[in-house]
Amino acid sequence: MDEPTTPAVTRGFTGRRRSSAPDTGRDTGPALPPGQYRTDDFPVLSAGPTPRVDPDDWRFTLTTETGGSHHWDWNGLHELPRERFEVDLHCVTRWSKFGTAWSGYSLDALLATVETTAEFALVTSYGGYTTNLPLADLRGGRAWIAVGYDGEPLPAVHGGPARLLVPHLYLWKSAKWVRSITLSTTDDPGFWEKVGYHGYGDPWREQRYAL
Ligand SMILES: Nc1nc2c(c(=O)[nH]1)N[C@H]1C(S)=C(S)[C@@H](COP(=O)(O)O)O[C@H]1N2
Ligand SMILES: [Mo]
Repeated sequence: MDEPTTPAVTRGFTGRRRSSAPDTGRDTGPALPPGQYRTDDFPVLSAGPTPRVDPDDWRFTLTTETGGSHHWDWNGLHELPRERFEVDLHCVTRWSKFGTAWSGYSLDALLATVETTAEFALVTSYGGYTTNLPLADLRGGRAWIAVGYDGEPLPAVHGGPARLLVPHLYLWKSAKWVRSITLSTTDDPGFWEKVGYHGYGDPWREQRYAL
C-alpha cells in the first residue's frame, strides 16, 4: 500500500518534546532515558525467525473479556484514518533511536469498535510472540498499528506488514507482525514478561526487569 499523500492526521513533527520525558529545562535536544545510549542505526531484535505474512492473508482480531470480537483484514484496516507520527524508540538492550517516522492506525480507532471494562491487554504476533500491557496504555493517541516506516511499507524484519507500536514503553511491548489483541480482567504475562522482564516497562523509570 502506498503512503497516502494527505494523511488524515499528522502529529508529532513539531519537535523534540516527548510527553513522557521529564522536563530537563533544556531545549538543546532530546533527553535519553536513564541507562540508554543513542544510536542512528535501526537494530533488528527478534526472538525467532521472521514470519512472512502476505497482506492479502493478514488478519487482525480484537477480542474482549466477554468474548466479543472484531476483525480487520488489510483493506478494512486501511479504511481507518491513517496517521503519521514521529517518535523515539527505547530498547531494553539500551539503545534509543530518536525521531523515527511512521504511519499507521491509532489503537483508539480500533478500540472504539468494542465495549470493554477490561484493564489489561495481551498482544499476540504471527510466529507466537506475546506481550502484555495495561489497556490504558493503548489509548490516548499513544499506540498504533504501524504499517509504514520512513515513507515506505514497513519491512518484514521490523514487523511488516503491520506491527504494534507503543513507543512510551520499552520496545519489547511493540509486537512485530501483530495478529491479535485480547482484552482481559487479569494481567497475563507475555513472552519476555514470563522470564523476568518488567510488567510495565517505562524507560523513564528504568523498569527493565521485575525484581
Ligand atoms: N513478534 C515479535 N515482536 C517483537 C519482538 C520479537 O521477538 N517478536 N522483539 C521485541 C523486542 S525485544 C524489540 S527491542 C523490538 C525490536 O524491534 P525492531 O527489530 O524493529 O528494532 O521488537 C519487539 N517486538
Ligand atoms: Mo528489546
